Amino acid sequence: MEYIKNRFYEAAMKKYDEYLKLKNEHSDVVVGKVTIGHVLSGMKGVPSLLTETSKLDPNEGIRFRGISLKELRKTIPRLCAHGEPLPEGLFYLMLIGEVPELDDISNISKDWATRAIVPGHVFDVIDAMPKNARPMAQYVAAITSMASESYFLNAHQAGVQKKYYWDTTYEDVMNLIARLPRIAAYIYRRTFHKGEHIDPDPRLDWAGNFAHMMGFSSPPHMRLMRMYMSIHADHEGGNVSAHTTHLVGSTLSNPYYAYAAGMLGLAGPLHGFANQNVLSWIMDMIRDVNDEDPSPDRIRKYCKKFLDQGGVIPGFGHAVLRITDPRYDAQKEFAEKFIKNDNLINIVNKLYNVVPPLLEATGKVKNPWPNVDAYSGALLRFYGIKEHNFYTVMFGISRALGVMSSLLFDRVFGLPIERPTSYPLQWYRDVAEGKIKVDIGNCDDSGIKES
Ligand code: CMX
Repeated sequence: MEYIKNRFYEAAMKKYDEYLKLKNEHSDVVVGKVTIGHVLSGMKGVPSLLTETSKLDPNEGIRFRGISLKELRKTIPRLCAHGEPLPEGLFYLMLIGEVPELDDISNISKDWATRAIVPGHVFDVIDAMPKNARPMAQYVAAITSMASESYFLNAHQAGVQKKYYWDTTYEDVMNLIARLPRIAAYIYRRTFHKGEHIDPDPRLDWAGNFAHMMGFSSPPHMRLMRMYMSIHADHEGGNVSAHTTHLVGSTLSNPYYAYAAGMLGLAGPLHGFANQNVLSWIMDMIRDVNDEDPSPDRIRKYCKKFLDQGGVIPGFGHAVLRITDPRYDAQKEFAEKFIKNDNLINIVNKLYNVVPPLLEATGKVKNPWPNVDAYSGALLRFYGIKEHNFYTVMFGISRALGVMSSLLFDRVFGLPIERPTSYPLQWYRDVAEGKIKVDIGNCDDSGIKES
C-alpha cells in the first residue's frame, strides 16, 4: 500500500518546489484580464485555478497530464488485448504524472480492494432513507456520513502541521475512492433490485467489481464499465463538480464533504444530470413521434419544435469545448466495435447529424456539437443498465478520480481558502461609465484597487 503513496510523495514534492518558485518569484505576473462580460457569463476562460491533473482545450478536448484521451486509450495498459484501459491507470497518471505499467495498475487495484470495506453505519444511513429517494441523494448522504472515518479531520483537530495535511488527505482520498463502488452498487440494488445485494469480489479491479456488484458480471459489462469509469474521470478544474470540490476543500473541510459537495454540483441538469436527461428526452421523443426508429426528418421536426418552444437539448453544447467531445467519440468507437444495430444508438447517431445545424441556426449556441452525455445513456441501456436516475451517480464515481487527485495537490501546495471578490450591479455600472477606475493590485485581499 505504501508503494503508490511513496511514488506520489516523490512526484508531489517536485511539484511543490515548482509551486513555491512560481509563487515566490512570479506572483505579480498578469495572466489574463477580467471584463464585465466575463463576470456576467460565469467567468468562462478566466485563468483563476491551479489544476495539475488535466487540461481542457476547446478545440482538442481533454488532455490528462498532456496526453489526449485518444492516445491514452491506446497507451494505458489493459488486462487483456481486447479489453479497455483501467481507470486505475488514469488515476495513476493524474497523481504521479507518468503513464503506468500494468504492475502499477494492479498495485492500485489491490490497494483499493483492501480499503473497500464500508463502515456499517453508512448502510444504515442509506437504509434510513425512503426507498424512492433519488440515488444521488442517497449517495451524497452516504458519503457525508463516511466523514466519521476521516483521518484528515482528526489530524487537523489534533493540530497537525500544514505541511503534513497531504498525508491524511491521501488516506482519505484512497479510502473514499475504494469504497464508492460498493456504496453506489448498494444504492442501485436497494433502489432497483429489491435490496438483493451482491458481495464485492476483491479479486476484481475497481470498475469490474462495481459492474459485478450492480449485478452485471459478464466480461462485456466489465469492459463497458472500465471504459465508462475512465472517460468521465476529469475535465480540468473549472467544471462545476471539480470547482465545487476544490472550493469546499479550500476551507479545509474533509475530503468526504468536499467530494459530496462536488456531487451536488454534478447533479445539476446543465452538468452531469444531463446524462440521465438525454435518455428521458429521447424516450419522450419516441413517444411523441410514436416510432422507435424515427427518420432523420421526423427527428429534425421534433427537435425544431422543441427548440422553438424554448427547450434545451440535453447532451449538446459545452461551456468550453468547441468540437464534438472526444469522450463522445470514445463511446461511439466503443459502440461501433461491440454493438450492431441498436435503435437507441441509431437515434443518437442520427441526432449527431440533425441537432448541430439546428443549434447553429439559433445564432446563440457557441458549441452545437454533442458532449459526453449525448452517448452514455444509450450505451448503458444497451447493456441492461436501464435506470436513468442512477446514471449521474455513475458519472460521479468516475469523477472522484479527478477531483480527489486534485484535492491532494491542493493539500500538497497548501493552497489557501478560495475567496474571489463580488460587487453589486451599481459598482460594475460605475466602472463601465468611468466613475470608478480599477487597477489590478498585487495579490491582496480584494485583488483590485479603486482610484
Ligand atoms: N440546446 C438549446 N440551447 C442551448 C444548448 C442546447 N443544447 N446549449 C446552449 N444553448 C443556449 C443556452 O441555453 C444559452 O441560451 P440563453 O442565452 O437563452 O440563456 C445560449 O445557447 C448560449 O449558451 P452557450 O454560451 O453556448 O453555452 P453555456 O456555456 O452557457 O452552457 C451548457 C453550456 C453545456 C450548459 C449548454 O450547452 C447546455 O445547457 N447544454 C445542454 C445540457 C448538457 O448537455 N449539459 C452537459 C454538459 C457536459 C457535462 O458537464 O456533463
